[in-house]
Amino acid sequence: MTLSIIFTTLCLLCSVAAWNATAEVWQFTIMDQHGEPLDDAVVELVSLDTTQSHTGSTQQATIKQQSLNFVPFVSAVQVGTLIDFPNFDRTRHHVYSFSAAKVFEIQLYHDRPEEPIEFDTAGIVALGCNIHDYMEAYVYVSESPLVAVTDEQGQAHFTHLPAGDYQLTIWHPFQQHSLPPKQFRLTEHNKASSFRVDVTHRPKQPTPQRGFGS
Ligand SMILES: [Cu+2]
Repeated sequence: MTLSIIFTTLCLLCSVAAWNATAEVWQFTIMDQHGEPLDDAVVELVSLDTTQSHTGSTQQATIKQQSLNFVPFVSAVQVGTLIDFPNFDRTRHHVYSFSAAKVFEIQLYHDRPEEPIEFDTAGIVALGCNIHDYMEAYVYVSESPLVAVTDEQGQAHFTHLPAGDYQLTIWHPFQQHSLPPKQFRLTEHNKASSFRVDVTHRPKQPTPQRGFGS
């Protein structure tokens, strides 16, 4: 009986230790030129360690049209991701992109388009709507599966990353200068890193014209 209790306790301790070993969180904080946290910044990591493999499964994402805006404003997806564009508004939208990484349009529609759009080329895709000129959103299509968008605290998190050398790229739709990728070493000692991006401040979701399209 006592032995079984000891064994159970040991097993519990072992599983807690194993969980701690895999629950590594690496935090990147992006600040603007005034020291304020910057949301909607993309953080992309590319492992420079060739032994790390990329995920092979097809990813899916959603960009809603809601209250006459795109939600979210910035998405970061891996190449090959299928993005659905459901329309939650009563008015119709006509989503398009002329960006080199993905030229497409979904003609005027309600509810849900027939099929998602595959984002098959790495690059930055700017989205617009033919009906509502102010509507805009961005899709950062990444070669790497290690890509995230900062939240309102300016933070992006990555879990289960092995320590090692990475190429780090940071991008923001309102950045004043493009930021060259830099080599970055993830170690046990730099789990929280902070970077500055100078941006031009403007509203990312202008108020829709009252009464239009409702
Ligand atoms: Cu629209």
